[in-house]
Amino acid sequence: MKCLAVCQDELVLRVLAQVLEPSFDIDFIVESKPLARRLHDAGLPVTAADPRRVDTYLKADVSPTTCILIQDTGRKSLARMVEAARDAGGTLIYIISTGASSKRSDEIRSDCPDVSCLTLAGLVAPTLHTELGRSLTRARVQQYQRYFQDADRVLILLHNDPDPDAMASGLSLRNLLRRTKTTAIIGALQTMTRPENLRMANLLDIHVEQITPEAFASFERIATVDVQPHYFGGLLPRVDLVIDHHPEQPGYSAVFKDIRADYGSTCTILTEHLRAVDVNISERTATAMLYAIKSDTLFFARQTNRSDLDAFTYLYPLADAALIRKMEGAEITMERLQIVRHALDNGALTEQFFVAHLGQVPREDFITYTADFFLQLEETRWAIIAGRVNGTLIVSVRNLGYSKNAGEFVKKVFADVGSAGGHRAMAKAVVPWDRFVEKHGDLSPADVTAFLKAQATEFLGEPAKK
Ligand SMILES: [Mn+2]
Repeated sequence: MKCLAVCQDELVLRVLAQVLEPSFDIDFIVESKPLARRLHDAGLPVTAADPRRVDTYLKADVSPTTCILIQDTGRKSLARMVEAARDAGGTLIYIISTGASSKRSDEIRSDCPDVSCLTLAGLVAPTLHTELGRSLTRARVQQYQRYFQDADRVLILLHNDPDPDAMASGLSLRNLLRRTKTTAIIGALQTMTRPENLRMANLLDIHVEQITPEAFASFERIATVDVQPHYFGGLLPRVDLVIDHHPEQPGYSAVFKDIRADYGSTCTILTEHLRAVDVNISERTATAMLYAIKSDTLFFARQTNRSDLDAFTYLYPLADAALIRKMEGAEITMERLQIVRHALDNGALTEQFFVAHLGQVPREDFITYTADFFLQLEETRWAIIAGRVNGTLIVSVRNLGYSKNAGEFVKKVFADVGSAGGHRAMAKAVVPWDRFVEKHGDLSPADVTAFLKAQATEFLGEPAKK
C-alpha cells in the first residue's frame, strides 16, 4: 500500500519510517530543505516541498488509495494542506497530532468530517500501558519464584473436586515454578468426581494427588490456586502463595497473593504471570488453560473482562483445539437427567425464578449442574437449587447477571448458619444440616423448597442495593 507522510518533525518522521517500512511503500514530504537533505542522505525517501500546494501531492502521485498522513504542527495552514491533498485526488487522509488537546482534532473534524484524527499519545498508550503493567507483574512473579526456588517439597493445593480452572492453574503454576510432577505435587483433599473433570484429567494426563490435612506439614512451601486458604477451615493457617479469582476472604495469612475478583478465571491471572516472565507454554498447558477459561466463563457468557479475552487470544494458537472439543463432550448423563426430572417435579417456577430442593444427592455437581440447566429455561432469570450431600446442605444460585446480586442473596439467607458468598451471577452456600435444623427446624424437602421460594420472593421484591 502506498503511503505519503507530511511531517515537519524529525522524531515523528523517523518513527513513522520505522513503523511503516517495509509493509508500506512510504514517501515523506518536509518543508525545510536542510532537514530534507539530511534525512535523504540518511537513506530516507524524503522530498522538500510546500505541503499547502496541490502540485506537491500531484508530483507525489497520490491516488484515492494512497494513505496520506499529515502531522498537525498546530499551525493554521493545516486546513490548506488537507484541502490541497484532497484536490490532488487524496481520500484517505489522517491527521496525526502530537499535542494533548482533543479540541484541535474536534475543530479539524468539524471542518473536514471525512478526515481521521490520530494522536501520538493514543497510538503509544496501549502498548506502553501493557508493558508497564506487565513489569509490575514480572516483579511479583520473580519474587515468588525466588521464594519457592530452594524448597524441597512444594504443594500446589486445589479445592475439592478440582474443576478445569483449578487443574490448569496447578499445571501453569508448576510451570512458573519451573518444577516437575515429582518436585511440585498438585493435590486436593478430594480429587475429581465430576465426569467433565475426570475426562479433562485423563485426556491431558493431569494427576491430582489426594492429600490428607496431616500431610500439609511435610511440605516446605504451599500454594493455593483457584481457592483461598479459608476454604480449608483452619487446616491451613498459613500459606506461601495464593492465586485466585474469587472474592477476597479474610482470616488467613499469605506471603504472596494475587487475587483478582473481576477476572473470569484463575488461568487468566496465570496467563499474565507466564507472559510477564516469558516462560514457554507447552501445548498441553495451553490447552488446559484455554479450556479452563472457556469453562469458567461459560465461553464468555458470564463474568468476563478484557483480560480474559486477551488471555484467550494469546493461548488459542498455542492450544490443541481438537482436544478441547473432545474434552467438552456431552455433559448430559442419565443420572443427571433423572435429577433434572426430580427438580422439575418437585420445584417451583415463579415469574422470576426456578427453585428446587433435590433432597439427598450423591455428589455436589448434581446441584450445580441442575442450577445451570434451569437457568437455560426460557421462562426464568434465576435458578436456585439446593441439595444435601451427606450432612451438608448446598445451595447453588445462578442468574442472568443483570438483576440483583446472587452473592448477596446467599449471604442474606445463609451467612448466619454456614458459609455463603459468590459473584453477581453465581453464588453458593454451604451449610451444615444440623445448624440449618437448629434455626429453621427439621424441614422436609418440600418445606426446604418452600423456604427458599419465600426467601427469594422477598429478596427479589426488595429494591436493589445501589
Ligand atoms: Mn475458577
